[in-house]
Amino acid sequence: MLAARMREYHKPLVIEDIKVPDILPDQVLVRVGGAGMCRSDVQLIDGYFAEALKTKFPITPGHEISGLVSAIGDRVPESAQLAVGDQVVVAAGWGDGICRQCRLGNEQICEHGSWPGFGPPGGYAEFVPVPYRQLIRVEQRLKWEELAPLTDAGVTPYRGIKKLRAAGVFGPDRVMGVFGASGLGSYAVQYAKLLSSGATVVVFARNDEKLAIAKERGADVTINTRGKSLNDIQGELFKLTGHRKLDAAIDCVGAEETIQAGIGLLATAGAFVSVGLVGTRINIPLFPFTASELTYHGSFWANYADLQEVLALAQKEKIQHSIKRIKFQDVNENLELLRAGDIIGRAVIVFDVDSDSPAPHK
Ligand code: FEH
Ligand code: ZN
Repeated sequence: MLAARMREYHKPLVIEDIKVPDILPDQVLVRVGGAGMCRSDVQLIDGYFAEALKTKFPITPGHEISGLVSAIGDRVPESAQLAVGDQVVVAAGWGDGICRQCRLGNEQICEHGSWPGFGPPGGYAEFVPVPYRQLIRVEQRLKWEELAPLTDAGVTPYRGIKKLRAAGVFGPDRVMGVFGASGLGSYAVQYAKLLSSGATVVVFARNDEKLAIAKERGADVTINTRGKSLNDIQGELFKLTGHRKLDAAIDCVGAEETIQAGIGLLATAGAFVSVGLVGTRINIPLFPFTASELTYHGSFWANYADLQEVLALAQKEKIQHSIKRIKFQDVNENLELLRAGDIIGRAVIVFDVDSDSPAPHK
């Protein structure tokens, strides 16, 4: 099979013809239909996770995976209800199953866990072995390129916005900010509209084309922040909404400047959630943060149940997708575009797999 693999840091992926992986008794072999390309893949190549992951080369990246069940291990129970030819997605947090967070269902934050594409082989390949417990069957089949991103870009902001909802900062007289309008942001704006109980949703980004898509996805107001000071942005917010502050905000970028702006715009007792990870540290002034009783949430990826909810929304056609389809051979040039921030929406490698045919592996 073909796989695009990392052999060293800071180098393009190498497209190789390798053996289709064997599966363990509790695994399923998934024939990859779609593999979403995430900014974290670029960070992986750039060594951002080198210290934390201590992964050995070669690494096959790709943690947003949709595909077909191609072979099933001997110990996969019938109760898993998986059959060759089923359309599936891969839930990405693979925990040890026994720690407190795993027992709570939050396998993506298991201290002993792993993520496909960051150690275990990921979806930048024609086949990938997956523990059966991490698969979710898709009843109403969707396009590969719409399905794969739901496992990260489409679900990560969903979990983050649920945290804001639980913080009690939503309502029709409230203002909700979304920072970033790319991969995660183009989904975040939709969840902001769905979950914020009528709050005014404002999207902040630096690219007019991305902001125009955010508007189509339901943003009430968009603000281009390029080259503007916090004061300028606040003035524009006031002009467009009649409010100077945000009650809630989600940062889908993770850059110092979006976090500073988001926290700087928060109203007293406002809540902020970080899901983006472009930068390396958070630097926020302490006194206004404490004295205004602001709340900061970290929110990492999503758990199995979050993904089930997002899949239910997608199958009810309640999610709009902004996708760039990529050919497998073009993976490296699109990683470069991703690095430069030049991808509109989510880039997804689409393999030549008919989503309606069983296509078992022989
Ligand atoms: C995955 C692994 C490590 C860091 C960040 C990620 C994200 O893409 C998940 O949202
Ligand atoms: Zn990701």
